[in-house]
Amino acid sequence: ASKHRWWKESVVYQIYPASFLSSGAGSQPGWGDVRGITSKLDYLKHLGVNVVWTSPIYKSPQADMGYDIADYYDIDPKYGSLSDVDELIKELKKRDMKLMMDLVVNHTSDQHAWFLDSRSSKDSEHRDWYIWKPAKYDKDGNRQPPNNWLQLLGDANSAWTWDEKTQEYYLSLFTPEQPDLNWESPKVRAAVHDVLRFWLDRGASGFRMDVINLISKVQSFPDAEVTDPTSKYQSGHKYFANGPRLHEFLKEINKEVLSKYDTITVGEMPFVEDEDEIIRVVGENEHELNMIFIFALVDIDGIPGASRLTLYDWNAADLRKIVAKWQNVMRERGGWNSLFVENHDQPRSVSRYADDSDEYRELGAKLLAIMQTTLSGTLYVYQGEELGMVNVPLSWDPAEYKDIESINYWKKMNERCKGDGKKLEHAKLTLNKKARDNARTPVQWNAGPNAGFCKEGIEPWMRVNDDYKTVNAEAQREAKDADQLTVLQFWKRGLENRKKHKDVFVYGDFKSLDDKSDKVFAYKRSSKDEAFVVVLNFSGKQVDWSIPKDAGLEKWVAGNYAASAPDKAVDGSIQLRPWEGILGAAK
Ligand code: ISL
Repeated sequence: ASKHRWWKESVVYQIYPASFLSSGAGSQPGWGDVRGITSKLDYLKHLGVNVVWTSPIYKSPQADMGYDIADYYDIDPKYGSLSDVDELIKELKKRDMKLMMDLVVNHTSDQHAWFLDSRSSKDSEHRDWYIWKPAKYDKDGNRQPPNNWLQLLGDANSAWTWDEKTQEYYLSLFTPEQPDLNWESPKVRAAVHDVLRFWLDRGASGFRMDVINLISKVQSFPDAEVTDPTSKYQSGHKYFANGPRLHEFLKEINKEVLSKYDTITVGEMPFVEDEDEIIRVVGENEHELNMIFIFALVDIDGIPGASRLTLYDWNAADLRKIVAKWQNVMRERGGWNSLFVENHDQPRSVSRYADDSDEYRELGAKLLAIMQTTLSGTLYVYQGEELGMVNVPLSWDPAEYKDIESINYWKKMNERCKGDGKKLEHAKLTLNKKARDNARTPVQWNAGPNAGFCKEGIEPWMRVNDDYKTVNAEAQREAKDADQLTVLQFWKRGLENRKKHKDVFVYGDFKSLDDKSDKVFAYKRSSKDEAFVVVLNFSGKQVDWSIPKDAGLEKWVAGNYAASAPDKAVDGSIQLRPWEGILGAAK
């Protein structure tokens, strides 16, 4: 069985600082800040959170909302100051909570002093801290980038950016404002280690490591195979995701820094499905990272192999297969899962995996809460998920979207769909369903002006979702009727239950109870002392489901339709209502 560790039992709450709460202390009106976070620690503690992960708050020109860092050792004035962070850490400690920082070291901002020096001349001290290559020329003598790699954030452009001054290209996988660091240089790696030490010494307890599997690139920088014949540039992830020296670099970080502290680490790893590669990072004896974010579940509604901004028709069987697979793999191979259905790069989970209509929104949010609180792994809750916040309305003009990926995509589609209204409508729908903006609207604290996110008369940096009068934290503090918990109360209860039965839910065995249904996801969790059965109807249809005889079910204890125990038989066939989720005690 998996060894007990505090970071396995933790509930991590992700804060997207710009949209969390604006106390007014930051330099930009209508923008969230660090003091806003500190002021909500009691709310988070009460919910059952142990670790707070903040998306980047470092000094940044915000070309990609802080995932473009200009100074790893300072806080952006929009968010406040270093002493505000010290205060946050102090207040967290008081409550026995911890801080997880976002570490973005695949690339920096183009405004970082390292890059400014790097681009100043070919023989500058920091020239080789980034990836510079000479141009290529086609048969007509036109300048071309060193290879055909495509930029990642919604654009149709090259991943290489031309620099006039020194007449070379630099690699910028995400946007031109985010040049990739050259991890081949030992000086770069040592500088990154210093950043980690600085924050751990200041009181942070760990890191979420942004696209950490992209740090080692195949050094011959070959052209990518053509997978999209309509595009000049192609996805090059084969040559930069889990590259040749990744494990060496991760082991080095562990040896130089992490092994000397008691930390929690989670690596973000897009583009990778290979079990062996994943276990090499999170395996108990690998000494790399505690866990990673696997993308399978959030890639469920995109066309396989295509960009994230596509729509794919999936069903509950796909969801079940993905979740069950990773529950089993980690257990069998001694790795550790992270559980997440939302973050700042994804649409809202209720809108995506359930149904965000008035009729089903709360049921869907609670269904997902049952799943998340009863699976094995470290649990991540994204701000607003505990309230059942949903995607922005389709009626919003795409001009409301603030994310660079959305802006680039919308521009590209407008060019491509000229005169084809139907195609453009589809692009708009795709954007509405998938845009990262969906998760970035201000947190809805109450029904007052700006949903309580910032003061009246100040315009929030991003428009508040239209539904804030009904969907907000204050309205969910108390239940409207005794037998109906609010989404917030339901999450709180789910987290309490998870903690109380952690040997089952965090560490226990997982067994799928249905391998056929395309609507129902059912499983049994068990430890040596206790067991539970979870049955989730991931469809808007009424479903008859027969309880397997060997499930050992004894009684139903909770569900999302009422606060009282579900009134259903414990053997034979039961009827599940749309989006119904139930939990039973078993032997
Ligand atoms: O949203 C995506 C592009 O379609 C994702 O693939 C995303 O780029 C990927 O998950 C990496 O995300 C992380 O690094 C990016 C940043 O924009 C994201 O916000 C961050 O979570 C670059 O730093």
